[in-house]
Amino acid sequence: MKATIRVRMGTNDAHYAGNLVDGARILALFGDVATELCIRSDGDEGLFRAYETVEFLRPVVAGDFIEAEGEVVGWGRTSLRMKFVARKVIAPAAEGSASAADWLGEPQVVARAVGTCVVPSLSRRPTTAEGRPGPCIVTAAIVGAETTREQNPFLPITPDEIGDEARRCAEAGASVIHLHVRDDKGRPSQEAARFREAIRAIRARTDVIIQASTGGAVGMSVDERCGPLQLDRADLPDMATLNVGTINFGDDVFVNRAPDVVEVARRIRATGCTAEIEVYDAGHLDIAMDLVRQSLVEPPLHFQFVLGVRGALGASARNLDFLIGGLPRGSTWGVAGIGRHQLPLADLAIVRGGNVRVGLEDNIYLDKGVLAEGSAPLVARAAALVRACGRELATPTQARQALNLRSR
Ligand code: KMH
Ligand code: ZN
Repeated sequence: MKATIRVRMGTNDAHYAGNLVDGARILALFGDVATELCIRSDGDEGLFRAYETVEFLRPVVAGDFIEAEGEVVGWGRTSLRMKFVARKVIAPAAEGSASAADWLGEPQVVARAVGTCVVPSLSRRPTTAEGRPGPCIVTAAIVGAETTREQNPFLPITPDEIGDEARRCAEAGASVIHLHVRDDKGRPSQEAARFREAIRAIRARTDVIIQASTGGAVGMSVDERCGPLQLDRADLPDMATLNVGTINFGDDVFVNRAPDVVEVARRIRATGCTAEIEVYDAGHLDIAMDLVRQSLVEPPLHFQFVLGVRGALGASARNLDFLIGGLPRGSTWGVAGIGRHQLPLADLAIVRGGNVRVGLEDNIYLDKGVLAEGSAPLVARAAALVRACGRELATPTQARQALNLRSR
């Protein structure tokens, strides 16, 4: 959650020679932003308890327009941790200039701070529109279609390996398994029978939500990709992915032609599985809204923002914020950062109240140069980030509720 205010510094704000404005004035702006965040989050003003850091980075003078932005980055029982930044967007023009002031194309950061506000539990109103985020759903993408055993020897391939890995991920905090399967040679497969075996192996070990891929691997036909949707009701997954747009995918092209997307959406709807809409590029949100208009998917929608695929939208906070800003009301969303972006993007998503996907499908490393020994250690890292932010980890039951899944 973010809040921004923009204010002109007047001559009354300037206390020093050279029209200089004192730092306390900037802290007052941060205080106003913090107040807005407390009201929006907890329904009450709150009190500033402490600043952890304050940095003044550039002088501010009368005539400057200052934009102060705050963002909630942690939720305690009665506290909100916030990050602030103040930027100069307009500055008085130099003497002799034709105009009195200049618009600074690139805003200049003048101050940063991190601090904590407390909203006493008695005055907290939990029913505010933008309350604190609910439990975080961690999805483990444990197999994928591209990762190989040569790249990471901990990749599960057989049904038993997949079942064991799903259990380890559930124990580490995952509530959803994003599932691909492989043939006996370890090549990607979308065969119903292989999904049946893997799904039974997972359900024998844990009650996680199973989300089958209908994306499969690059080059597969739509019929082939929809293999998991052919299973009998008892073996059907709880969810299925719906890829809505064509993208460059590294050196390949992941083709999702409009009529094929409609066909996959129809087949998912016919099974009663809940669709997770995979968004790799900004226009994919618009395609999803078109599918709503055609009654092919039913709100509230659930989105996965897959960011950092080479050839599609990059893994940046700016791109994530743009996508969040375009979500239809009532949607749930998660982020899957590709490669080295996996954990940093998970952190951004957690702070913003979203859900996260980690695992060997998207990233094979735990740290730079250190292979992850399966997806469970990545789930454990994501779970630690969730806790550090003061959020709860969703259990499978909580995730089922949040994602409006039909009961099994
Ligand atoms: N393997 C990618 C080409 C999905 O699971 O729905 C597609 C993919 C998406 O993995
Ligand atoms: Zn996948």
